[in-house]
Amino acid sequence: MTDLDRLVRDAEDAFAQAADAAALENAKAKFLGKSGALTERLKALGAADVETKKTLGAQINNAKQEIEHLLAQRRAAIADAELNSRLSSEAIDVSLDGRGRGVGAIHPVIRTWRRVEEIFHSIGFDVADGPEIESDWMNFTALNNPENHPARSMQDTFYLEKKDETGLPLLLRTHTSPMQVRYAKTHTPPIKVIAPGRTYRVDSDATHSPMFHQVEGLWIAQDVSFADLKGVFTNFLHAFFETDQLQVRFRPSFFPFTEPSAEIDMKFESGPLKGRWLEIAGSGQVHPRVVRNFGLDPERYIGFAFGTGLERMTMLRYGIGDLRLFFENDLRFLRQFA
Ligand code: 2U9
Repeated sequence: MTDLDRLVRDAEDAFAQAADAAALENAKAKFLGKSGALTERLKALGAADVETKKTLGAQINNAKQEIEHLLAQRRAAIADAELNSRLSSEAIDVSLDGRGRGVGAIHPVIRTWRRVEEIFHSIGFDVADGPEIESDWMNFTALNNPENHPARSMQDTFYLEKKDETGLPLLLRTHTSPMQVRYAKTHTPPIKVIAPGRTYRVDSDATHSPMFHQVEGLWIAQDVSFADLKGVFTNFLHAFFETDQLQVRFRPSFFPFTEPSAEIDMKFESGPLKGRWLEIAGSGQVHPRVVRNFGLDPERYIGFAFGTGLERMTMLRYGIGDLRLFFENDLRFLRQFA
């Protein structure tokens, strides 16, 4: 075997050992590159005599062509192998089941919202919806909040730059009560309505969010009493928590818009929250001044109202410990309600 034949075999071996296109280009450089074995031989030819140049030059060129041919073959083989492996790894198995589409789910607080609407609707309550930007009169004055009440301060409420026709700035409602006022002013008794919705306060920690959800109820007629309030709210709690195994108590309290007023507490008699009194809502007989602000005669009409937080109801129903989970949009939390 001549030296050149050996070189061709060496090239063939080196190309065969190159596993991919990059390794093959490295191997090529050893033989055909600027300082590769063949190039070196061609360079050395410069010093040879004419005859040697002719014969050896032709042999070197033959070897070069052979090596180039082997290189082209190996390139094609590697490209083929790479294509085949891509085709098999990207193969689509048309017999596989579909993956289905990502389906959204109802947020737990909105679930509670709907649930509360259903329950009250089933006992004859209408559902009212209204603006989240309110006037000072609707949010405070109509509800018997005194002029200097701290709830009106900049710290407690989000104010807009825009003012209403009385020159007072508009604000984000701090409760859904203004909606009840709007409803009562445009309907004639008996009035039975709930107003669920978003409300706003300047408050943010583990138990307060600047935006939260409330539901309030209002029943105005000529003959409703505190006993009706107790009955309606107790039945609501039984329906909402799907159990009669809970006690309800009314504790005297104060709200500007109700007189007398009561805090509503409940206590589960079974389950994980068993045995602890939990504050669940506020309530009371609608203040005569508020009834007058509806455009009704408080000597003739009487009624009660209650209000509760939808986040709180949701936390108690599902055993959720931190209010912030509702607003972080962590899918690991939200998926549990899908
Ligand atoms: C009108 C008249 C009276 C609704 C009421 C409460 C007591 C109350 C809080 C519970 C938790 C708000 O979400 S919360 O912070 N609500 O304590 N709400 S009586 O009384 C009304 C409503 C509308 C026209």
